[in-house]
Amino acid sequence: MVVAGAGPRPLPQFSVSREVADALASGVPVVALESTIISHGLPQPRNLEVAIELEDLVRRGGACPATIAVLDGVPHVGLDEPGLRRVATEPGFRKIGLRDIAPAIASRSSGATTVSATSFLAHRAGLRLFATGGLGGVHRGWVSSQDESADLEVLARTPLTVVCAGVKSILDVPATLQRLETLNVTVLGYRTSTFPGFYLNSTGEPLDWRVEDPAAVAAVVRSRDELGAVSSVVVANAIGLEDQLDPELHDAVLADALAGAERDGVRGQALTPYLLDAMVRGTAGASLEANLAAVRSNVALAAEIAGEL
Ligand code: PSU
Ligand code: MN
Repeated sequence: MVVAGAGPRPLPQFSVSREVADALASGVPVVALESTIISHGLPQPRNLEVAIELEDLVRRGGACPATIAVLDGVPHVGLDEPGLRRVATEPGFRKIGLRDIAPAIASRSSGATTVSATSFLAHRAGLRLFATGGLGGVHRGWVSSQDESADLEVLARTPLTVVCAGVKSILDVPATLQRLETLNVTVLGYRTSTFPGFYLNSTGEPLDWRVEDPAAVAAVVRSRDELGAVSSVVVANAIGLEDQLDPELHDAVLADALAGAERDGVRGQALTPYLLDAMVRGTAGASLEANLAAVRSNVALAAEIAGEL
């Protein structure tokens, strides 16, 4: 179904799935899910299973899932099974950040949306919640590459609630936390006083704010909205200690992955997928299981928060 966007101004050729449109009309909370993790962050064929599983997790939590992607030049908010299958399996599927949405529409291209593009489209469609694995951020070696994910700047001006397991540990985590502060993005530790480490339970970096339950998150979000502040509230939900990657293995494999990226001259959009893939191979799949455990937990928590909003 192709309908006008429900956001502040109608988007041309903006498709909201029947399930999402019905949920919005009847007041059922909707949780946005990104598609880059499916197309560029997880290996086939597991990625399609995960895409379907994450949507079901949202439904079981009493909310409606909206996986977001651009198909043949049309931004989709909510995908049906054939759409999810395209994201998971279509060769040459692009990685689309916010700046790529317009050229993708104009050239009728297809691609998966990152946190930046997903946040933008979710907000335009009137959604308020978004769950993902780990946010993008400041890459190590920023001094020479200036590589900071566009995710951060979009979070700074998009009033969503974003549930994640921190930022990907392949990044410079302290620098990313500093940038989140500079950009006025609220970060809440969910039952933790330290910033989670994506594959790891904790980075050891202290957080200023801690909340204990979904109602406390919702209270912060309401205050943000009443204030008229426009930045996202990031809910940092740590992977359980029982599910985390072995920290020593993590550090050793990450050092190899970073050295490999340097040696192979990997830069720009390709860097994050390269590093995540090197982690999966270097840990014989253990990082994949940790990544999935983190995403599942974030999606389930987002559905709980949805019920409180
Ligand atoms: N979280 C995951 N796996 C991923 C990503 C996040 O568990 O693959 C993706 C997100 O889409 C995020 C992107 O926006 O990686 C960041 O890429 P970059 O560093 O190029 O901005
Ligand atoms: Mn980048």
